[in-house]
Amino acid sequence: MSTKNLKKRRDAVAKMMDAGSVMILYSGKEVHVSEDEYYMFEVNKNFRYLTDIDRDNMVLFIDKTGKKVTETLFIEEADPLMEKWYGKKLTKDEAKEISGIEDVRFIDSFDNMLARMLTTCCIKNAYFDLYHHDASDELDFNHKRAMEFHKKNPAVVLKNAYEIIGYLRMSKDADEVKRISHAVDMTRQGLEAVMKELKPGMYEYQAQAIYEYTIHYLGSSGPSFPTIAGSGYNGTMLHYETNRCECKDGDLLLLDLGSKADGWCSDITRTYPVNGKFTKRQKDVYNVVLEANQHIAKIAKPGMTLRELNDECKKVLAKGAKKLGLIKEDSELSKYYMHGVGHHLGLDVHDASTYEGVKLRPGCVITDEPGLYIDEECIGIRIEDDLLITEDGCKVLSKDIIRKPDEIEAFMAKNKKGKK
Ligand SMILES: [Mn+2]
Repeated sequence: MSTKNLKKRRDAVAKMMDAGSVMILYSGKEVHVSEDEYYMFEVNKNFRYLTDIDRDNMVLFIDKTGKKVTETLFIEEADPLMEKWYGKKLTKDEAKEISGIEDVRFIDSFDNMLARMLTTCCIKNAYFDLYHHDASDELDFNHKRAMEFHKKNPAVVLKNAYEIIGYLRMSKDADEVKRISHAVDMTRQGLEAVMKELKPGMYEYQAQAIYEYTIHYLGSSGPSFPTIAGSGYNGTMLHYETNRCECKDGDLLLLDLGSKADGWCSDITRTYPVNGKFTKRQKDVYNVVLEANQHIAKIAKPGMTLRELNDECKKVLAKGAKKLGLIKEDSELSKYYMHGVGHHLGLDVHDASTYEGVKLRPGCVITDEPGLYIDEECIGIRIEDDLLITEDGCKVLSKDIIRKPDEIEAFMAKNKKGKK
């Protein structure tokens, strides 16, 4: 990732900060499970966005209290004994090289520096990452630090850095698009590997294993979310991720999966016939979903909102569902289609965005994922592509992942013959 683009992101953040403010963004800390076990460390995404560093125990500090904005990165100092056990820490030079931040210091000096500033200069506002998904969630590391800060310094107004960074993260720069495209390409190869092996009697977890093996083999750090492999009825459950059942002859297998590429995500869904051939009914339903998917890719452009795209999607699905004899009125569609057509995609699978009604702009990457879920027929179909919004329309980043029924059948048939 170019340090020029990282600097651009930080400059854009600083520009949106109120004068007289500082921003304090922690990279986070490992979370304890039990005994000496820790959850896999997940860096704060906004810290990653502005530094491209994915290590714990760091702080990005942006100071806009003076005439000139300054940026400082605080990192952990290496301890040779700990390094023997847990691996190398970043040096100041390495941190500077990755992030492009000139002023890198050790984190032990952070609290003193901040205390000094609080007594000698006028900090009116302090920005922390105060995002939370659900009111009942445990407070995360940045939240807890913000609360402590507020308690000690009640006269400084707390502001939410997420509102600024979330807005900026909605449109991706060239480096981000490159990483997402790389993730999409690994997903393509993983799906092709599954199609080559898929046959009746395979277990859902085996399809998952083939996919995840492939992306790891290609150098991905792993799936961007728990892989969904739902056959038959399981394909009608939106977040099915138990993946324990056998894929039966005549059933469909819905695969909703993604890959990470240096922190950025893909999110793709394909639905395949387990035995390599769609039944007439499955194909009819599939083609309705495909029509909605293609329609969205055709009309998505700057100025539209995700809500408008979903309304358009529902029109196509409702028309098709009537033809399929599933519904009589448009309002009944929610029985067979109950989610939105897309979401932003980036560092997070459901990526930062300010709200659903905000207009798309060039650089936004969104998913295009209509579906129809017919429990009573054990048919669950979703087709999901990743779209990059351009100046006048969109580019389908996942265009090379085959999706037409004929293409899928031909791919699976060709491979069967090749095996004999
Ligand atoms: Mn999705």
